[in-house]
Amino acid sequence: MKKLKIGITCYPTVGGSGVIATELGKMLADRGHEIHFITSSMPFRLNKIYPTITYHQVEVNSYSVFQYAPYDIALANKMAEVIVDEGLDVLHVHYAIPHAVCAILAKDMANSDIGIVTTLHGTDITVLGYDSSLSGAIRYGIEKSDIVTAVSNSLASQTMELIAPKKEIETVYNFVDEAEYYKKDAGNLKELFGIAPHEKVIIHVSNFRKVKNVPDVINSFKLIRKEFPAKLLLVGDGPEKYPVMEMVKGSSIEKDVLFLGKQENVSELYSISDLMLLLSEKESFGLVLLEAMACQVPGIGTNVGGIPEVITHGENGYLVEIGDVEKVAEYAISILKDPQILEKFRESAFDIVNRQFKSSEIVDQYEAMYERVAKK
Ligand code: GMT
Repeated sequence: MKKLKIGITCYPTVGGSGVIATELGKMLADRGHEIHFITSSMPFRLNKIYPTITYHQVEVNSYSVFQYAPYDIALANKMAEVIVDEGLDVLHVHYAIPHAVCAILAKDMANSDIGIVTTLHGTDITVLGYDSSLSGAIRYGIEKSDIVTAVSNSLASQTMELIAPKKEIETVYNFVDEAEYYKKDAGNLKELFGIAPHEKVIIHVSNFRKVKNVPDVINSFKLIRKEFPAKLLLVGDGPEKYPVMEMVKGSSIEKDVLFLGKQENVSELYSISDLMLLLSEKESFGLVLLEAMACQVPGIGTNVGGIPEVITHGENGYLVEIGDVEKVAEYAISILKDPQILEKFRESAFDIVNRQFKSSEIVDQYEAMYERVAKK
């Protein structure tokens, strides 16, 4: 395949979409493509030097005449510069708003026939899609992109229902870097956290937004904890963290809930975990479930959005309706109390990551798309 010059724009510090964009860029660089990240800060997973990856910082200045700093215009301006100066073939943007719209403006400013690939991750559709002040711009960004992908079939159909663009949306699932996400020997990590060898470990990882329903995780854990000794690891930070801390304070499970904040080496935490809970109200994919499954940790998730495309009910985890904490506890207890059942779920979780979400196959799909739209 021809080696391409690919520009990538994402929110560099935002959860799963930033992770996917950065991991994809690294894997494309490993395949010999030249990658140009055009972002407002260094993507946080770009943690070493890659000879064929360049980072172009978007600088946004404030002027007293503007009430808001013009980030979108500065981004389009930087994209246009990079398209021309680096001779980009393709621009792959993550999020329709504002990134696809900026890419379209940049293409016009640069007078280029560069190909634009837009990936929808969720919030841009499931939240912003309801906002009539933005839906026209989202539709425009989708229709003017050469290829649009969504991270699950559910998100693709939701986009069709909500935005009704005259454009096909292709599903390309998320993936994990298998060289980072695997069950590791975590040494004495359990002991360091004060977790006894016989205690079960349940993990939840999120940005603690309301949509993640963290109180349901707490209430489910309360019921599970009545059955056997267990610890709950809460990883991440966000607006709901303190209300959740308040909820736990003084309760029967106070000593068993560990608030770990944002963590870099999450794979080590998965490696000491037995079960993941992701009980969101909305979730277009649920990348953390896949990360956990790659480390042989099955998940219980809500039957919403893309979660049922990641969890196969009764095989590598369980699906529950939103808010049904009794069912979460019932399923969790059934998996965790029997080592043979847990082992079976662990194996199936690992197996599906390799069958359905293999990084090399997903990167192949993106590469084939770039080839279809690359500047001729
Ligand atoms: O979940 C979030 O709040 C962060 C958001 C993001 O932009 O990273 O996540 C979205 O994209 C991820 C990567 O594709 C998906 O795994 C998440 O399910 C999706 N979040 C929602 O749909 C709420």
